[in-house]
Amino acid sequence: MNRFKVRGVVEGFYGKPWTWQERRDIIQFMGKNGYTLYIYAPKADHLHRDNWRQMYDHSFEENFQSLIETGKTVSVDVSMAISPGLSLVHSDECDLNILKQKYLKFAEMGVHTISLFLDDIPQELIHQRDKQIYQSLADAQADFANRLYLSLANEIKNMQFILCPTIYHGTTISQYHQTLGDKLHKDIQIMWTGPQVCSEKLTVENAQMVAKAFNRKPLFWDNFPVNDSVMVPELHIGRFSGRDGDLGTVCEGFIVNPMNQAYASMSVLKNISFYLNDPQHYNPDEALIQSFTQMYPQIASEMIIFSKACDTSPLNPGDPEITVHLLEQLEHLRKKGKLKQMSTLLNETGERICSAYDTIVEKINQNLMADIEPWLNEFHYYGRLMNKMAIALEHIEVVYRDEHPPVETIDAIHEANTQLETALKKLACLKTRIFGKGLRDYALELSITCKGLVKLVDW
Ligand code: LTM
Repeated sequence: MNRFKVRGVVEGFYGKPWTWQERRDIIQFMGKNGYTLYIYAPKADHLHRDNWRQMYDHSFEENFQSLIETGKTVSVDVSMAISPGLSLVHSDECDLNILKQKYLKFAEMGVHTISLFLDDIPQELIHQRDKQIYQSLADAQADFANRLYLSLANEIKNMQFILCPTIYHGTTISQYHQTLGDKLHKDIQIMWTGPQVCSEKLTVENAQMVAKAFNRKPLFWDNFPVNDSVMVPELHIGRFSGRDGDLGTVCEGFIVNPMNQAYASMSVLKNISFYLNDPQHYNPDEALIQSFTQMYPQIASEMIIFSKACDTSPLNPGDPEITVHLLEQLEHLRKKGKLKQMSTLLNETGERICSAYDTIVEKINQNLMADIEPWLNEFHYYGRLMNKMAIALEHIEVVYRDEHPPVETIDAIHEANTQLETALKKLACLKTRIFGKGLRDYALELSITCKGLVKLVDW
């Protein structure tokens, strides 16, 4: 089976953190789907990162305790991550002690997996004191992490210690990786996101390459379905693919970084759980269908069409398959001069999308709706856009057939184009991006054709 030993979720994204209720729901969901570890690490929590020296207050601790308790009921280990690298003085005992006390507070609550995150910080030493003592950033980080590890290990039973390094991805290894691998305590696990930050593929070769430098198997941090940074307009609920079937044998485990939208992330976590539980037999297309069928049996086929429109991601760069396929069919018909069939195809596809939209809106729960509404609206607009494109093509077809088309046809093309432009303007104002860009371009071309035809006969 080759199942992954550790199967986790890291709340490690930029942007709006999850609410406590969302976290509890996610942890419950994780437990039911075979996940074993949740790591708290939202970048926007100032006490996690910018202001890491400050202790959390009582209300935070109470809420965190509720995560631990939820985790216990479903066998999910809850880990606390702190990300001090923006201002940490590695050689300073005082900084070490502050961090130690901060972790110990969580250890008292029941945390025994400690995560030290050093990602997205300067790649060189910033403090004069550290520069005088250490040869490099890797030297400093290894020394600091080892001291922290050893002092916490005295106090926390069965402690696990996870480190996210500063250079956490790549296709080659550097001195940074070698030094960290050589000097870091052998029981500290090191995270790795693969060849890229958001890796299209995670391979055995890449894992083996870094394992050699790290002197240990990496713990994968997979940046999918996360949609922060330049990916904010995308909703990553599409296919999960490009992860080797044997990856489980060359890593310590696999941690997923989800989207800011907790409930929308669940179908993806379900999908990824099929991979984590049996990576060798994982099939991305079947898993997508299975995950929606199990999660939303009443609206599975509609959610699947919607997810296909949302299939652009670092794993599937470029336009989604649904767009590519539609454009190919349209091009094929256009070459044969079959404008009527083009119109029919667009109309039927638009109808299918609008009807899927209606069903989804009617049947999904409020939590999911709140997460996906902006993308769902765009989905609907696209359905309508396709209908407008169909109408335009219907009238264009008359002009192509008839050298002297009736004036009503020209008026109809003009009207169809006005409608098309309105639909395009609506799409241009959205903050979301689904269906890629091919369809929008196609509609824009069609609009220009309409205007050209009107001008040609209306002079
Ligand atoms: O990936 C890592 C280790 N760190 C950050 C994440 O916090 C962020 O969510 C992802 C995706 O943008 N990229 C990162 O570099």
